[in-house]
Amino acid sequence: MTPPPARPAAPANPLVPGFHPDPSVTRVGDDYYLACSSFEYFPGIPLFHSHDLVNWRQIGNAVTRPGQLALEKTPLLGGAWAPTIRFRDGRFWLVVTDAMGRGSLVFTADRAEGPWSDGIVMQGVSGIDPDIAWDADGTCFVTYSGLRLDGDRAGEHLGIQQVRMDPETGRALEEPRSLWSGTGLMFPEAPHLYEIDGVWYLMIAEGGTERGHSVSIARSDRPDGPFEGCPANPVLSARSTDRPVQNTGHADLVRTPDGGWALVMLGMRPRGLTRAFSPMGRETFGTALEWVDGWPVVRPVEPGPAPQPVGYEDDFTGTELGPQWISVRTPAADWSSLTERPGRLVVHADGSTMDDPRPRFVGRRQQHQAAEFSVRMDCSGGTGGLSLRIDEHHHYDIEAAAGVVRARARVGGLRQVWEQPLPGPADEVTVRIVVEPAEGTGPDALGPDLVRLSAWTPAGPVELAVLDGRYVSAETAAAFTGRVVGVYAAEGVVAFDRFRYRGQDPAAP
Ligand code: 6LW
Repeated sequence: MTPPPARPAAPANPLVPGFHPDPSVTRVGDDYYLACSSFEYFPGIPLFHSHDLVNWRQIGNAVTRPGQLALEKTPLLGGAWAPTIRFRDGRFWLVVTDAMGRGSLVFTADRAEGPWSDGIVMQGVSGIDPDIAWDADGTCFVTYSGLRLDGDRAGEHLGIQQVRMDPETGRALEEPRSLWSGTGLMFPEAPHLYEIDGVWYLMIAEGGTERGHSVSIARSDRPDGPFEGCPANPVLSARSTDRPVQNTGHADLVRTPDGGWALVMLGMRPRGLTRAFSPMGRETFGTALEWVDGWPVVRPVEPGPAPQPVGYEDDFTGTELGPQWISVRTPAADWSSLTERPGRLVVHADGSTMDDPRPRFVGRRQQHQAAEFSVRMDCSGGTGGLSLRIDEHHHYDIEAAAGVVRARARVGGLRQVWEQPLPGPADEVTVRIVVEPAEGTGPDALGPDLVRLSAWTPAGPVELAVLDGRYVSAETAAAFTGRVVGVYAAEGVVAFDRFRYRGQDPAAP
């Protein structure tokens, strides 16, 4: 594999490719910091830094210790939902919901890189998507999407709500009050509250996070309302358009380095003949806006995808995995090691497979529409390989053990296995997953892409399966996440080295 050329400087959109939904951004001097949802993955709540709002580098994760979120037992769709990151009085604040876990939480840190605090639970807040803002007197407002969490009517949406709060203790200082909740589309959520030149703006998402997703805004002369909706609401939506970036919504507002304004928000890049499937789930995009008569006029979100191949290699020579490596519900450090065999990631299996909620799997996000993942491994002491997963019910795996190589597909209740003899020694097997964007108008182009599962040893290659990518896409799985591809061990001990990724976005369909 030839080394990939460097990433082009600009324009880039997605700003942060791969599953990175519900972005929140804050500016501190010339620095920008961005946080995203991470659901059941650990470490959680990835944090990025930028100087220009265009080029982003991951600097860490807010959740790096198991007790910060209740991930061990989190059900599907649970975990870290929709952070808001802000900076005040020399401290970073991050509020987030640990859905079906600890509830809505307040974290603080002196540096965005961390370490972040253990998190305190907000009391008196029944809902999701918390925002945190302060008025000039220092009163703290937590604004959120009200949701009944228990009782007979659990799950009922209550609209946008707000409480004054003591953020040091998480104690609400009043009963929740209802605020303006959009134009009547479903699921008013993702509120953010801003004071701009003496006017308070309440920006929300409505329409649901699928194709109807929209951004609407209202204003008031007070942080607690009453708010007046913008006559042009929703100010951003890709619904019923053929724009390549769909589902745009859940936005946060920020000043650009040149004194203008931008929104960061989530969006999807659905593909396939009917444009129905998004392998990478919800990604982070940006767009510019202007103010006209005190209301934002938002430009449609244009894709600016990576026209050149982008790539990286991990030779596992460090003592800790980089911040991009994520595992499912349990920390990889509990069952893997970079020091046992220096230059290898050694994964200890416990009999769980990729069908289990806590697999011995650690991976990274697929970030481009064409992608190639490969890893070399010594599986003479166990069974392991590479898996492309949306969740434990939707994954494609390529694995080997002494004498055998297998591909596995799981799609809901359906399972299939392809098996062949391994044509060489088990201590030098390379497994590979290649994602090829679908082309043309034949039946293969109904899905977004084809997923090729193959292996090779010094004795030669074996191709096991070529599978339709629509079954491992966010829409099919009804997932809040997107594809994550990584190494796993199902039995014994498997040592990995030379993990390689190469990705590229073809021209928009
Ligand atoms: C997020 C909420 C949403 O909290 O999905 O449908 C949730 N919209 O804004 C998880 O991303």
